[in-house]
Amino acid sequence: HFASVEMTPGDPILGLTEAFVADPRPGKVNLGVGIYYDESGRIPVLRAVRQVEEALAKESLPRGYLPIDGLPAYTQATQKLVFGPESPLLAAGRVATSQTIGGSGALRVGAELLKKALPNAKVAISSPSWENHRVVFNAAGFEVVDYAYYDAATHGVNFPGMLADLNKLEPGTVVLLHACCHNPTGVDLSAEQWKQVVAVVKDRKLLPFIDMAYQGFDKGIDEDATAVRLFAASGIESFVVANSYSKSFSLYGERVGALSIVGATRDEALRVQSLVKRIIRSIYSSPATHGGALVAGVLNSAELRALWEQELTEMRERIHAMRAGMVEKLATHGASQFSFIQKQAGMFSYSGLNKAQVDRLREEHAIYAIGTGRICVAALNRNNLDNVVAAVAAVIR
Ligand code: PLP
Ligand code: TYF
Repeated sequence: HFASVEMTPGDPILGLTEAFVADPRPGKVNLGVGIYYDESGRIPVLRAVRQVEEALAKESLPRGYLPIDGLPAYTQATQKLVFGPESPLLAAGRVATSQTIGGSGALRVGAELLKKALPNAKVAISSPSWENHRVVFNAAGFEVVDYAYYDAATHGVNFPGMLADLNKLEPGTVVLLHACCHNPTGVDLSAEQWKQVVAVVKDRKLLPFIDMAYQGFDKGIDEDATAVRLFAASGIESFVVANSYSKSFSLYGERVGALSIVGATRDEALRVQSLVKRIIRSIYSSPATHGGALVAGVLNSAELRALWEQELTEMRERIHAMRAGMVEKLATHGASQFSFIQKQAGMFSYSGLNKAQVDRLREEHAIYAIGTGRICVAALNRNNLDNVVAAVAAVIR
């Protein structure tokens, strides 16, 4: 039955981790996959999460099915986090939110919804973008096009190019936007630039699909949601937000995310939600209980929420410290051209290293990075920073 199935290429990022795990060299460093590691090189279990987990273990709650669109305590808390507690859209009942299987599940369910609502639309993603964006929207049957984004010459955003490309899109085109901590470049728009993007999107009647996988990893919960808040205030009738708690709660494998659709009216949001539920039913029926209960438990307790914000701040500040340390130490090796790393946001940096240099890092120094030069700054710590910097200095010579 499967004789005709050919070998399909795997995910290059996750494949790199397999190679890393198999590497016997001591002192190896994985700067490939986007995971936050703490100062001791471990994926943290947040204290706020552990407290909920301990309480849940004591109660030993039965594990019935969740509603198709998830735990109400989770989706309601998510709405407040994403749109802001005082959001007029929430008060008007215009936001339909579903708990999903990670941010990836939110993207895919959202893509399926859009395919039903806008069957002939194209989807525009940044050049470059997280490669799964293309994979997910292609799988839902969309043609995916690029808009200009990264400017290698300045290590910043090609903002005139981006606006020009958005201005060329046909009305009804879905525009995938990274809310913050752009993956893979680490290069974000300023609030002023977001205002201009919102104006073009509105003028061209495009449909924004905001992917927020790193809320709280750059400046803070509300600051990092600037794009969502600006679209919400713009008077635009509808937009979509996919958010993920994988990073902000360090719950990668629990697959916690959510899809929020803003409709023109409360009635439209209700109708959209009925379709979203139908789509979820047809793919995985309902989401998972444990991760949802952990996030809801933290967000709905004033005390644990404050503790979580403190832990999120610690993660964010550690990343900033690693960026600063890397730039400073590279400069002492005579490599002062890397100061841009400190201006980038979130876990990732487009380091400017080329494929040959990345290959040498791996082969000669057991340091794993993506072939595009993307490194995960959140995998650096005080124990591996000197080695990484020395290796980078060696391969650029
Ligand atoms: N969107 C972006 C930009 C990401 O980097 C990730 C990372 O994993 C996701 C979505 C998916 O999130 P999740 O791991 O929750 O599926
Ligand atoms: O870009 C990254 O490294 C993260 C993790 O198929 C990831 O977003 C990478 C690939 C993938 C799923 C998650």
